[in-house]
Amino acid sequence: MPANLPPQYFKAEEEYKSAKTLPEKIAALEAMMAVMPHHKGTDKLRAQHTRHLSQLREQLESGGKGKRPSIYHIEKQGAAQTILVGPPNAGKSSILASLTHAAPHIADYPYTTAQPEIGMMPYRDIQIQIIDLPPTEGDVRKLPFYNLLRTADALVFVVDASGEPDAEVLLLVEELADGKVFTPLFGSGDLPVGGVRARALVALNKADSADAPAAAGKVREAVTDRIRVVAVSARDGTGIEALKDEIYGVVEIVRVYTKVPGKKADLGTPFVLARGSTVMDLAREIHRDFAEGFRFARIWGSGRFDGQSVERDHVLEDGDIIELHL
Ligand SMILES: Nc1nc2c(ncn2[C@@H]2O[C@H](COP(=O)(O)OP(=O)(O)O)[C@@H](O)[C@H]2O)c(=O)[nH]1
Ligand SMILES: [Mg+2]
Repeated sequence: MPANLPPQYFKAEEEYKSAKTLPEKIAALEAMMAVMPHHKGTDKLRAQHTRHLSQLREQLESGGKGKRPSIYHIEKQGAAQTILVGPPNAGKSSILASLTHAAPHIADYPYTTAQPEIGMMPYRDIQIQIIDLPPTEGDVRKLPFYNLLRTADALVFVVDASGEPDAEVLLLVEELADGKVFTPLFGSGDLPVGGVRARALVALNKADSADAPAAAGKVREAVTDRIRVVAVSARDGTGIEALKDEIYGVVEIVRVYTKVPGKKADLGTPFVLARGSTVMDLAREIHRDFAEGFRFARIWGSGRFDGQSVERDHVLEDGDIIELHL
């Protein structure tokens, strides 16, 4: 037992031992940690408690009966799911409102968004889901929060050009790495155990402010050429269309249309596939029978001549029209 633990610690520990429910246990453990002095002698105990606390919270989130599911369990909708991540007041809600038809809460004081706000961004003939998260501070940095970031198709870092956006971006990158979410700044080497890669983009907001041009230079320098940076103003609309293009680019999807032999192509709703998908992936997506009975496909687009026949491993490009022959 480390030295210098105050009496309040032991009192909270007693409460922990007699706690019957998860919330009681969590509260008591938090109280224990709150009164622990910070020094070398308590490092190990603190680490243990931190781990234990996150397990308890995980249990609580993941379905103790009758408990609310986490606000961070958000079902993917549309062609891709992207998350706005950034410090309070950077303009996430304003950007969400500019990109989608959502009407989030916007205010010039921090912490206005207590719940994730979700909108759908219409882009060409598809929709991309955009999520504005509550501020990433304190106890929201728990498992379901990171899980959402891990499974998203891309993260959009929203930072304020009139503040210190370069430092903010690097801080966010670090925070995410703590949750084992690695942005392209991490490089292409092996990931630590349990780590996932995340696609990312920087939206440098408040481009209407006087410091914006200088800020853009600093941010680009900070992220080298590994993350794309787009200057936007949710206030006057600058860069919003460019941001839509960048979001579409960063999620790495292709839209593919299908055609029945002898008929016109169905240019209504495209099939959406990951970039790099093949003709066979499309066939599988449509129906098992299409995959099993596949003989060849004809393609329109891809810089091929119209109607050229291609094999199953032909890689699809955005806008291709495919006629499957079984
Ligand atoms: N000058 C300027 N102010 C903005 C811009 N976008 C948002 N704001 C303001 O910044 C404040 C915070 O915006 P909000 O969208 O609530 O930020 P959030 O906390 O990141 O969701 C509000 O007062 C907005 O009006 C912008 O592009 N330019
Ligand atoms: Mg907000």
